[in-house]
Amino acid sequence: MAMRKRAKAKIKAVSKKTVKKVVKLKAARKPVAKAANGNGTPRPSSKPWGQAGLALQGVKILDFTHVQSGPTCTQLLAYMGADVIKVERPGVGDITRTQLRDVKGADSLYFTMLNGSKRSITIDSKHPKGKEILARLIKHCDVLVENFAPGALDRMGLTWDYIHKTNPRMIVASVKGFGPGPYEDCKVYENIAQCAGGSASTTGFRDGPPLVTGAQIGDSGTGLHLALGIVTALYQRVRTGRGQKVLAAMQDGVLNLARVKLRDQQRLSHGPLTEYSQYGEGIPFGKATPRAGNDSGGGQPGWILKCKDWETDPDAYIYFITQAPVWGAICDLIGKPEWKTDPDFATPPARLPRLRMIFDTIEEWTKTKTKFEVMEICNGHDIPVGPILSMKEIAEEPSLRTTGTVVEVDHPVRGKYLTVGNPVKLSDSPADVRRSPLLGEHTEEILRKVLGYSEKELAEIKVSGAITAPEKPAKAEAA
Ligand code: CAO
Repeated sequence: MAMRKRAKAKIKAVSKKTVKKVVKLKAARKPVAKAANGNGTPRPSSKPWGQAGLALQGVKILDFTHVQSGPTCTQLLAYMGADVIKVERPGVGDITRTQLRDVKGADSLYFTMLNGSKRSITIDSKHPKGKEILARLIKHCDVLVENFAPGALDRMGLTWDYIHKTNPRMIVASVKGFGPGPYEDCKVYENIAQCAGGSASTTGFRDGPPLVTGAQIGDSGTGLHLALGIVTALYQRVRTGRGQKVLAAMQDGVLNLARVKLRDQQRLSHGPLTEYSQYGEGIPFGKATPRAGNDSGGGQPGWILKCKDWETDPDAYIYFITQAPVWGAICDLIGKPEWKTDPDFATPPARLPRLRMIFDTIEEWTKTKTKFEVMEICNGHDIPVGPILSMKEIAEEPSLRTTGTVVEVDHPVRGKYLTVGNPVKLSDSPADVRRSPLLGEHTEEILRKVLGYSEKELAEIKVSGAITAPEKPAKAEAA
């Protein structure tokens, strides 16, 4: 009986080998079919759009991020289909879970809106057993993403040398406040980056202090930059077979977004910035790019104008651009047809010294209409305008729900909440927007199914203290 079984197994093994050989031979005979485009890429899929798997399917991310900059990056990668495993400190987790809490006992919106579509595992990265689990995760994953304070990852023992030796294919992606230089060891938050990246000095009104913007260009902006670096490194790895370090410094990210102001800095040495209202008002320029209020940053002058009900509604405003090609239409609309031929108004250079007066005149017209009426009328004439939308209006805007830019998800503790879906739309990879995980929700699942720990090993890990909260966790809520 046993002999027959062994013989059967042998036959099976031999026939398996033969099949493999045949497959190999067939493949060798048909190289063109495999690389139809001549560059090694597969033939175009015949599956319906959106059903050929998500763009980053199969990419495994070891997510060591916290607060905002790093989590925005990994959330985007998760929306695009990557398996994002977020490592959090047992019992504590990402500090934002408890920051700015609106519902007692529930993860804050700060956390839930930045950590959707991820899995959460709790590991004490300084515990010997925790280190062992991390080593397995490093071997398993493609990318490690982190935004700790400078040096923190090394202090955990996760140096580049160690990671690269453990998994030469791993990409190690970091957000830091500053790149190499005098400030590289500094901790940085959003507004510090906005200030150091040249945004604050160029935002606000000339006669007021520097201003930070509501858009989180330091955090979420840098997260976006890092995501681009990661997918690019993944693409390069296809050729080189090895990982690399990817660094997105927040100062650099903000400067990249504020580059038009560095453009203006250089233009200053060749004369005044004629599109700034300051020029028309006869106020001399200093040595650095000034704050330009609501002036347009491009070559077509614009300003924010009051609309109907501005006295009671703080958002009853519209951004109005006096784009040159539609100047005639603007003149007709606001009841100034004579400006079309008047040499003081007919050409863009003639208008530059009079922008203040021109916008005041247009405002007399916009004040008689709601911002949506102005939008509708102007769009009918191809005049570029944009209503100042409140967050309430954005939250309730049906078209943003339809496109998946604003998504409602359900959370087991807090219930339904709104989050921002993927702002980048891929026609063959619909965004995968799911709720954020509870702290450690997937710890056992990942240990068992991803890392292959046996039940016995799991039991040992559980009592080791590597994945569980310390006996008496601190009760104080973060500010
Ligand atoms: N297990 C054990 N320890 C852990 C852990 C885990 N799973 N996860 C984190 N820690 C530890 C770190 O090892 C570090 O310990 P040491 O300093 O003793 O080595 C500690 O937690 C805190 O890390 P941190 O210094 O990064 O956190 P912080 O709150 O003091 O600083 C921040 C926060 C954002 C200022 C800092 O991380 C930073 O500058 N990051 C880079 C720039 C950045 O991303 N800023 C954007 C923040 S959003 O506005």
